[in-house]
Amino acid sequence: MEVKTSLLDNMIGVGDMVLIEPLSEDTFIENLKKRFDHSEIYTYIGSVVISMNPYKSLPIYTAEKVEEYRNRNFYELSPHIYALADEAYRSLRDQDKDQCILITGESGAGKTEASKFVMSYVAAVCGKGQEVNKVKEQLLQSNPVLEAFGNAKTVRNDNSSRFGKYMDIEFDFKGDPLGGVISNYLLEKSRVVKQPRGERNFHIFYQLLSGASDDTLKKLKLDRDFSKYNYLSLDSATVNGLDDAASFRTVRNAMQIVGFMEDEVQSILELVAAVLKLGNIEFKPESRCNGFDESRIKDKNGECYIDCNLRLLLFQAYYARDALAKNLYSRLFSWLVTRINESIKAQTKTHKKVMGVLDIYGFEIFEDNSFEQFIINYCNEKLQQIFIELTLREEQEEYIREGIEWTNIEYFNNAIICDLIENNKNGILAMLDEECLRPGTVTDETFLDKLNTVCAEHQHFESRQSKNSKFLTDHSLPHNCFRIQHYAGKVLYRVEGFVDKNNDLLYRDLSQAMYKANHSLIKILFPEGNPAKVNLKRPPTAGFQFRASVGTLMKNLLTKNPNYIRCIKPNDEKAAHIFTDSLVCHQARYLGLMENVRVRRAGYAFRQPYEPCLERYKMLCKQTWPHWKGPARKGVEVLLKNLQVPAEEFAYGRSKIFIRNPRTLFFLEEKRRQCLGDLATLIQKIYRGWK
Ligand code: AD9
Ligand code: MG
Repeated sequence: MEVKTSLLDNMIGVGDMVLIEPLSEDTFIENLKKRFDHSEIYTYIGSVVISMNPYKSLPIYTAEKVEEYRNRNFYELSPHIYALADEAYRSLRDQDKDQCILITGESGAGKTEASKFVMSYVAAVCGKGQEVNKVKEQLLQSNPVLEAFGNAKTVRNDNSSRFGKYMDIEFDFKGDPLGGVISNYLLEKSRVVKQPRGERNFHIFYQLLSGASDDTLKKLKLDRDFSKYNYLSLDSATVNGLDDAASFRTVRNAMQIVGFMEDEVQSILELVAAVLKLGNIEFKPESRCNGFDESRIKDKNGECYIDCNLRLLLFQAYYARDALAKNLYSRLFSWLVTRINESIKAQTKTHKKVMGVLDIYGFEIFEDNSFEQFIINYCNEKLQQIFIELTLREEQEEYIREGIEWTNIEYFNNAIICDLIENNKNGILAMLDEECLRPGTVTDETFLDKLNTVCAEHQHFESRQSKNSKFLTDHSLPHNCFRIQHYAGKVLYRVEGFVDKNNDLLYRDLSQAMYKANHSLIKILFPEGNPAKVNLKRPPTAGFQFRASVGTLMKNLLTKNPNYIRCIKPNDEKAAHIFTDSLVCHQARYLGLMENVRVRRAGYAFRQPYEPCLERYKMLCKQTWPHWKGPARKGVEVLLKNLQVPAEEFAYGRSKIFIRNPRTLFFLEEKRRQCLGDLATLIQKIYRGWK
């Protein structure tokens, strides 16, 4: 049997983990390493793509590569993210199946880069023409804008996404792009006022100060010197390999392409400047004759006056200042997304085919984990659940549905962790909400007490049923912390700030002052400040909103055909050529990759309904060509027998043929290609004969 060898080349490791012999965790990691050492960063598990971050630029994203992968069968060439993108795009275009590309992995593993490669591949292969090109360009250029405002240097990643992003790209019936819709998930806004050691504020602040012209900075009354601003951390203000000034030009250009008007850009930059200046406001205490203390803004050179009636103690004044800065910035960010959506939305109401690309912040375990990490990790937990549900369970269920024998494979189901966090009654988020809404004195400590009591009870109850409780109470924990056993590891959360961040309240006076501002964009961002529309209802908490939007996202993803990219970080040094076995092994474990391979191997790597299978390969057998009169299943049987494919290589399901090994598929594809080649030669001969 002639076999296409690109997936089986032993020098550079095996391209599909399904083909490893013998399969063990060691051989799995060894294979990844061998491939990584040869700059082969992509490896398949069936249709899942594992992507190792090379931390160096590789010549594998060229226009030639795009052409190479275009319209080719998934298993035909060496593993590549383009093969996945191509498969998803063709399935969307030709079979009218909405797709989603789910990119997961921890912080710095390469998710955002992967999402951009997928988008640029799809842009390169879909449609042509002036209008279509404009749509593509706008979709692609939304990236630099959102990254400038939503990404920052963290200790894990110099360009870490601090928001979650899901983008639906919409196509017409021909597969030409029509537009897109972006959804954003909870920006980590605490970063605006304070950054952990070794990290920076959002890129845009540094880009503006480094890249704007002297004239622009003068108009904005800004100083180029980072050290003038309290909100900018200084210990890592410049990042190796990041050129803030050049990035600023890229962002300005991208804004223009996306369709921002000059005066809008000006307003946006004014807001960025306003946030920086807010951070420099200082207060001094002042005693009042009625015996109360209050705070006054310290004299400054520039005029600074806020028209509001707040009477605050010193610490409250600083708190209010920071809350305002965080709100201004995060509302600006959401407004940017809305504004981009206005520009890129499809101009037609006809039926659209959709490809969703999900690039969300990766799982994070820091030394100090707060509300933000809790939310980020919850989201990753949900994505893992979807992966488990769709890939592993679906796989098993399909076998059962199709009446094919299946040996059960145990896998870890993280539903119990999701439940611990999101259960409506006694989940952690529900308890946090309950605490935030409770009258009386509410603090982070009262929340933690509640958590410990309820979860400990729950755990007690659980332990009678299963030994799997994921809320870990143990007396060695610091007094202000709780610990969760996530699918990706144990994480210790410090409760300080949980109540406040979940409440996410802004003094009403400040909203009203913002609404009164003589600045149209600021006014738009604080609609609740309109005194005519005073709404006494409490806005939903941050946790509640996040849980709801994650719920909607999951429902949406479940309606689409999923394609998975599992990103792995090779080392903690952000360095090329270093492969830390233990780190990779840890990620492979929690991503459930071994289980994924086992499921694939226990079963069949490829399956297809009888009709399209017969249609595709019927030319390979005289009895089925050109027409097969009987049932399709019988036709496929005749075909495979005729081609002498060994019987253990396939199984007949109720509606589908299951093929055990990708090699058999290559064989069929190769035969088909030869046959088409012969046919083409024959047609040419006939044609020449006519001439
Ligand atoms: V986070 O959860 O947003 O903190 P990501 O998104 O998983 O994280 P990102 O895509 O930003 O990670 O990748 C981190 C860095 O790795 C990039 O800035 C690149 O410098 C590097 N990288 C990632 N993938 C590739 C690649 N395919 N080729 C070259 C890469 N460099
Ligand atoms: Mg990212």
